[in-house]
Amino acid sequence: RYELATLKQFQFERVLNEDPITHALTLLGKLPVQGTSEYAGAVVRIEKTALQADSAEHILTRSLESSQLIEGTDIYTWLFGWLASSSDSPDVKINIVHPATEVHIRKYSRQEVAIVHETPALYDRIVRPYIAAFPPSRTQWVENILNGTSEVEKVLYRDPSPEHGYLVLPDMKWDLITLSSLYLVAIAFNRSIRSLRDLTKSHLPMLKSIRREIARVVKDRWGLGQGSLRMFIHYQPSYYHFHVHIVNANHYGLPGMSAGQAHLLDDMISLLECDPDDGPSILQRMTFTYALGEQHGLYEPMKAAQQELGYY
Ligand code: M7G
Repeated sequence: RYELATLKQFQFERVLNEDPITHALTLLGKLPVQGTSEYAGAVVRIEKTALQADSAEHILTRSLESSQLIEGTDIYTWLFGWLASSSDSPDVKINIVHPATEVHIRKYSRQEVAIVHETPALYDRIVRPYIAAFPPSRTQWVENILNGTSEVEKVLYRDPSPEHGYLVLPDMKWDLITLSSLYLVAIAFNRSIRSLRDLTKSHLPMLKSIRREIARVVKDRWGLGQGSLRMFIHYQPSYYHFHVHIVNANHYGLPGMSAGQAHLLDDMISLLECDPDDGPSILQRMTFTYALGEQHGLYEPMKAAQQELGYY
């Protein structure tokens, strides 16, 4: 899949986004469709990889091939450097979505955001139908993971119960190497939980199991102790199939961790525990406030609704 020869055939169209903080560039273009003579739209995100601490000792003495002074004053000096190409440390990580849908192109495009308030009534009128309108192909990748046709060897934990079960595996955002940016995802088998809004007290055993088992897995595998993880749930997520983000607590400042979008798993458990035993859950009764990008499918209807409600 996507060998060098295929990548070399990339037909560049435009830059969708550039991010000097994460050293990433997101491109839109076309790539050949395997087994045909056709090309299809591709979103390609290219990100400079993190420098590895275990090679720190040799970085100046061995890896540095050349350098050029930028400027210097007193005891301060800054330079450009070129590292020797080496097979064990890749220079970039490339994420490809191909064929990319319009929703992908919009999601990866640079955009302004606006804060909106989603009351339960707006959820019913605007968000619920929006979620229901996504074709199942949108979460085909989730189905492939759940039924064991992709990423099988990467699964770290599996509880196969259809009701309360889930599996845990590395998120595609992670490079699988850099522990300080560890990023895993837990995906539920229960397909009826489309988002945070669908969680009720009945899901507490699953949520607590995720919290417990992940702590055990990262301890056994990587020696990470208590308090080393930030576990959160996105609202709005990009994919309406319930999943939990698990990130090294010291890897902060990611865009997907903004207030309003990332809801701590612990907080959600606590909220549900405070709920009475019957009736709609607190997550169905509360108003959520979050930022929506102007390219998001909910942006226009939600903004219009804010005016109606007197929020704007
Ligand atoms: P989200 O909150 O729905 O959307 O999270 P976001 O992408 O806006 O954060 C979905 C999570 O699943 C993200 O952290 C993605 O990086 C991750 N993810 C998405 N896909 C398509 C895959 C995949 O195919 N494999 C794996 N391992 N992770 C994925």
